[in-house]
Amino acid sequence: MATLKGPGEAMEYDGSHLRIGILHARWNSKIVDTLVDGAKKALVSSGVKTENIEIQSVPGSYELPFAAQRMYSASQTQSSTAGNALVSAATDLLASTSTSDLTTTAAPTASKSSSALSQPLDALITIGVLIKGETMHFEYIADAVSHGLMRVQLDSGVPLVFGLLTVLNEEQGMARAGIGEKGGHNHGEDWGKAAVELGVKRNGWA
Ligand code: DLZ
Repeated sequence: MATLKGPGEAMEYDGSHLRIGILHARWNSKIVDTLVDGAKKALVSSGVKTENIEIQSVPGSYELPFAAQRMYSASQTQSSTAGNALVSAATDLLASTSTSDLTTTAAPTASKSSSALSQPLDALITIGVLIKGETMHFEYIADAVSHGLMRVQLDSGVPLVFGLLTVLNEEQGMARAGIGEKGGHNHGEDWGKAAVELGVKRNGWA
């Protein structure tokens, strides 16, 4: 039965050509790790290859915006380095091959040859769990992280999936990771699907 809450029915998107990052905080790791697993599971079921899922962690949620910005920027640098290596391999090959040989010569490969995609991240899922304590700490971090992540995605042009749970207690967090006493839905799965949809749409709109 369709529920009122949740992202609703969506098309299935093919993630087989995408490179997706998962960046997570290590605070509240039992909940966070389950959410990360849910996100990974959804990425793989949408066709994203495991070698194209890059996972990084930071101590707490407050670190997510800065690390997301650096992670995306590093992926751009890696992809341009891989592109340069390919151009340089092609140039070397052309220099050492007579024109008549070209049709029978294997295509050049960059030195980092694997099936992993050498392209910037198409989308990045940021995951953290903030649990309210006795002070105002929670409010400040939740506000700063939300605004920081929005700023990073609009400034960089890479879609960030907002996997920050801001919960009043541990039970609420467990329920949203699907490990509560009454079960619950693992929101990480929704975030994985959102990353694939946004990665595909981002490329379509580029
Ligand atoms: C300090 C702190 C506290 C009290 N609670 C959480 C939390 O519930 N979830 C979370 O992800 N991080 C928490 N942190 C750590 C901060 O996010 C941050 O890592 C530190 O303030 C260092 O910058």
